Amino acid sequence: MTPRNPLKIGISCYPSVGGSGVIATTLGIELAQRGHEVHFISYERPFRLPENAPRIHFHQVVINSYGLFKYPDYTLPLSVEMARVSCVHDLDIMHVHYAVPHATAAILARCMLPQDKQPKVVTTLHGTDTTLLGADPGYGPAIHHALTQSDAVTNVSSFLEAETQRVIGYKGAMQVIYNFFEPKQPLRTREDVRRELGVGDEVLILHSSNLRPMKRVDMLLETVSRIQPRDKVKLLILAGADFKPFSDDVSRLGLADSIIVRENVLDIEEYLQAADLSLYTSESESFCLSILEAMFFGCPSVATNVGGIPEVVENGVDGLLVPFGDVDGLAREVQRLVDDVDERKKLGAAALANARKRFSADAIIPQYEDLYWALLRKPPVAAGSAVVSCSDE
Ligand code: GMT
Repeated sequence: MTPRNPLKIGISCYPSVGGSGVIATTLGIELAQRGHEVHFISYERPFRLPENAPRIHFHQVVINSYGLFKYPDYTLPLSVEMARVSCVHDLDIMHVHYAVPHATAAILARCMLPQDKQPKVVTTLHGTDTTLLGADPGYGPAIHHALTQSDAVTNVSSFLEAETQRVIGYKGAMQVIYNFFEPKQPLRTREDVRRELGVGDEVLILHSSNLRPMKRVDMLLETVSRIQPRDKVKLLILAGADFKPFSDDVSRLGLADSIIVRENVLDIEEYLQAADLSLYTSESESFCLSILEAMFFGCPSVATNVGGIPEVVENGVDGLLVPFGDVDGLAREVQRLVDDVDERKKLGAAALANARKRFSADAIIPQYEDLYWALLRKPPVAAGSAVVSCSDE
């Protein structure tokens, strides 16, 4: 393989709404645009993956149901499909996003292939695969094994890299490659979208997440409920999950008229452009892709100073960070940005500039390409077998 040739790359990820799947999908799209051939392997088509894009292929993992199994198994059929796709399409790289179960499946897939057909395995850790599952005795050793066997391991922040060493006890070489975003051009104007949302002169605060417990939606609502006067703001929640469980909190805090919820939005750019600032109250976050997405639309964030967030937001320069749990502090900083338009605009301009400079596709994709090309110069590591059929689809 001559270095810097176009590559054949397999990508496996969770296909549903969620940062790791979004990054994996966007990475594949960007790699294909740069001339590489990309094969996605998952149980469903990733939701942001375009149909009929050049050099992008999707291979669905078929999971049969067997009465004997109380719990259906995904890891084994995934590994067989990874091996089959690798063999048929001669993959150079198998890049898996979120260790469980993708990294283990990739290692197993590699063992099913003869040495000259084995792709290099790259595992990207995204967050709870380290911080939550890595600490679970039922998963930790399997994750440790998969990392040890991977040809390269990357983390989406320095915080996560340190956590991978601490929580999983993995001491091998790793690399930090930050997340990135490449916004699409919105189809509607900011004014049109605000009209759709029923927002006039109010300051529009954006929160976009899967609403999992660690996002601390309770604190998000509590923070917004303290803004004075209340009718000066609206909170737009782009929810990757059902928002109904929070209805009681909304009523208790008297927020019914202040909240707009949109569930499972695909065209997020339409809404990002409509926002004035974003608000994140998470107790843990390896990166917080949603903050970055808002930064690309000149939106400063008020966020908790946890995990990898301070690697994305420069406190006082392109956003404001507050210790986790300090709802008074969060409300104070949001109030400041609501009242002080100039400050909000200044932070927003810096957010846009820093996002473009540090976290654009052009800044990040070459780091993955360099990693892939470097790996291909190394000899195969695993003894292999030839148990998978290389016949076509
Ligand atoms: O780890 C998770 O909770 C899920 C994961 C996801 O798929 O959304 O989120 C993680 O990966 C994102 C993309 O790299 C990061 O932006 C999130 O901060 C991270 N979540 C956590 O660390 C809790």
